Amino acid sequence: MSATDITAMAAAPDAKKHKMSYPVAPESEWPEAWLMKDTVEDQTKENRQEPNVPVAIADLKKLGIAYWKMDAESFEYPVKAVPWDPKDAMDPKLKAIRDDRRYSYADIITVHPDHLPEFETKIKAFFEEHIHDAEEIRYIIGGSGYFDVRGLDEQWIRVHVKKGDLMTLPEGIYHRFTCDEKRLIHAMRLFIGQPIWTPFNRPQEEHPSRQKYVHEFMEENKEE
Ligand code: KMT
Ligand code: NI
Repeated sequence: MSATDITAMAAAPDAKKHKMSYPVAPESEWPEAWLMKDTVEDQTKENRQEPNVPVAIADLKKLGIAYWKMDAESFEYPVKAVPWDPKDAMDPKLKAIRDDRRYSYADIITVHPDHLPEFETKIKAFFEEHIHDAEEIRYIIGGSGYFDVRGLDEQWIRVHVKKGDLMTLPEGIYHRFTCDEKRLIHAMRLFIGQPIWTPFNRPQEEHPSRQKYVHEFMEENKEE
């Protein structure tokens, strides 16, 4: 063990006391994001503008999105566990992030035509633009999919998440989800306290979570 490791370990209890958050991934590790074209015929396709308009990671951060790159290869997760009880096969980085951010609840689901009853209906529902009154936290442990979020100018930004991606969307952000063309995503859903997944479909301008989001992330950014 190097001297640096020992110093880092010694510093850890102090870091905890000061509620230092686990650092998000460097921008080079974040998922790809792009602006969507105006008309979506098939939600599972990339739906890029032509030519492609990439969205900078800095812009995702401005919307309140956070991201951690995880090692999903070295740990095994069940196809479905509601809730999921982490026994001894436990990813220490996942544990650290959960402790740090108080993600006390976790479950594991698989969205695929063979695993989710009424798959087509469900993915259409996920794709309705909505907010939640809490952070949306998803750790992708297999497969892939798209989270679409509204940018500051109302444009749809498509984020392609895949195995190993842990992404959080802030409370009150307008968003939607869809499987991609592979129609398979294996995900851990995390939550602070007792989970409430209720989507509040747009418009929700009077909803306290929306107002909080607008105040925290939109008013300031617009002033720049
Ligand atoms: C969501 O938020 O739409 C879902 O939970 C869908 C499956 S998890 C990627
Ligand atoms: Ni949602």
